[in-house]
Amino acid sequence: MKPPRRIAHLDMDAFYASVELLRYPQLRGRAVVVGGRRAQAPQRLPDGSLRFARLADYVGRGVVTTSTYEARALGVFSAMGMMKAARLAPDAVLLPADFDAYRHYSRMFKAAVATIAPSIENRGIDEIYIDLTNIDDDSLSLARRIKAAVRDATGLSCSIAVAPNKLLAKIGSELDKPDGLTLLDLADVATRIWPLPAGRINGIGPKSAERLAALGLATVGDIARADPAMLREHFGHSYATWLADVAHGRDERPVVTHSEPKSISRETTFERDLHAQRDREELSGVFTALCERVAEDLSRKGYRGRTIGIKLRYADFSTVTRDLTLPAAIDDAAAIRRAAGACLRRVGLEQRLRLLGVRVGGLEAATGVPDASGYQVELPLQVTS
Ligand code: TTP
Ligand code: MG
Ligand code: MG
Repeated sequence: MKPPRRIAHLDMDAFYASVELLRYPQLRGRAVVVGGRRAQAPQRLPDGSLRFARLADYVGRGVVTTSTYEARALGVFSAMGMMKAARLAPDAVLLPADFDAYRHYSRMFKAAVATIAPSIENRGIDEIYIDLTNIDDDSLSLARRIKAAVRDATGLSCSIAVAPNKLLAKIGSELDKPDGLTLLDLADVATRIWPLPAGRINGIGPKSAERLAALGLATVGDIARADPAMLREHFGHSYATWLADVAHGRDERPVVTHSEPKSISRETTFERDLHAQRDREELSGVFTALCERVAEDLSRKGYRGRTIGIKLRYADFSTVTRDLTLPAAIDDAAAIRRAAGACLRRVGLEQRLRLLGVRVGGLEAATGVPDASGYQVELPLQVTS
């Protein structure tokens, strides 16, 4: 028999708001709301201090993106209209969202987890599944080590649950938020999962929850105890079977890890075929812009690369590629442009060109964590314009 699986689900606590608190530690302990398209950034006053926008001063139709737990205590949650939130928490501080910062911390926490447990399934910016089955330590120690690694790398707290499958791990990571650590077994389903509202199961949306409630099935336990024939009659065979399975904590879905991207590239097809000499200036501008876009992609995704390549397609549709490998990985546009320029000098430029592309391969993480052993945190990526 296979050993029982050990699957963790990890979710960062009040993620965007917590990243903002790293930047503005003076706001710790206060109700803070991130959101609103027209939220005002803090203003630097002449005496050097910062003036933060008050939620009460917000005017507009934006919604709350997330809030600190202090704001949640006042009733302010994700997706609530900002004007309504302002009535509940007028003194809360309002901050604009900074997605670059959140992506940066997202990469950092995932890389930190990967140093302990490399089998990771990305579930968005602030959460992951981790397969701990083959890691040689008990679940409690592993969960503690992972939380400590995330905190050391980012200064942020997260909540984690370890369970026999993804379904229970996902529910479990919410049971003890924030800074939670939950261990769940199939034996805990009746006591810890059955009392929860049906909608807490990932896959029972508001519509289904409503239909279940209309049948008197409000909690997970109600579904578990329901007559299977009745469920089939109302929900059809496959959804009824799924409902009965999840209500008993059964879930066989594997943790799906993704490999690192092999390369990041950009290419462009010209409006009209260009000639290396006669259209030199235009070609050079396009070439530089491609290198800049590749550099932006690298920095957004958190990679550097050692192998720089070009791709040319001629007017007759024949295609050539050239690349060179540098002693160290790079990610800046000017260095990519120099290396790609060296590749360009190794191809014939008599014929007109239809297409030009720039590629950076031999990637490694730019987060300070080398991407050596099975560090699997990003979706495969092939950016082509
Ligand atoms: P969540 O993990 O759902 O929420 P959270 O991390 O803010 O708080 P919790 O401690 O309960 O996990 O979402 C992660 C981030 O995604 C959140 O910080 C902001 C963003 N987000 C939205 O942009 N819109 C939304 O409706 C939600 C729920 C989240
Ligand atoms: Mg979260
Ligand atoms: Mg989340």
